[in-house]
Amino acid sequence: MRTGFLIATAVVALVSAPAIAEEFISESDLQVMDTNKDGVVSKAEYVAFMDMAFDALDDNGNGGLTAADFDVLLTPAEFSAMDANGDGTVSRAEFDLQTAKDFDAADKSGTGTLK
Ligand SMILES: [Ca+2]
Ligand SMILES: [Ca+2]
Ligand SMILES: [Ca+2]
Repeated sequence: MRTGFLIATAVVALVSAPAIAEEFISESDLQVMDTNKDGVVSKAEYVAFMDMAFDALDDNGNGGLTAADFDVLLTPAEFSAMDANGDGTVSRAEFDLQTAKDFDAADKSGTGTLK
């Protein structure tokens, strides 16, 4: 579980910096995300990885993340930005939406892959 949490921590660090440039994602992060080992991270691989992070963060398994679940990983402003409907919980749908936005923001070259 600890490994999962560390991965989640790294990934959520990316989430919290949506404008992060492609080159700022570390080589080791990309290797973990690149599950088919073709040297690039597709959107599907990225989303699958973030899904794992969601599960790792959702300690009580109720399918929602509260500010407490994110603990110190997100500032209140960042949490509010993810909680699109403002109910105090980030659902998987809200999380996935942010994930997709982050991927597009990181994919500066517009190739649909990160490497
Ligand atoms: Ca790949
Ligand atoms: Ca939860
Ligand atoms: Ca919500």
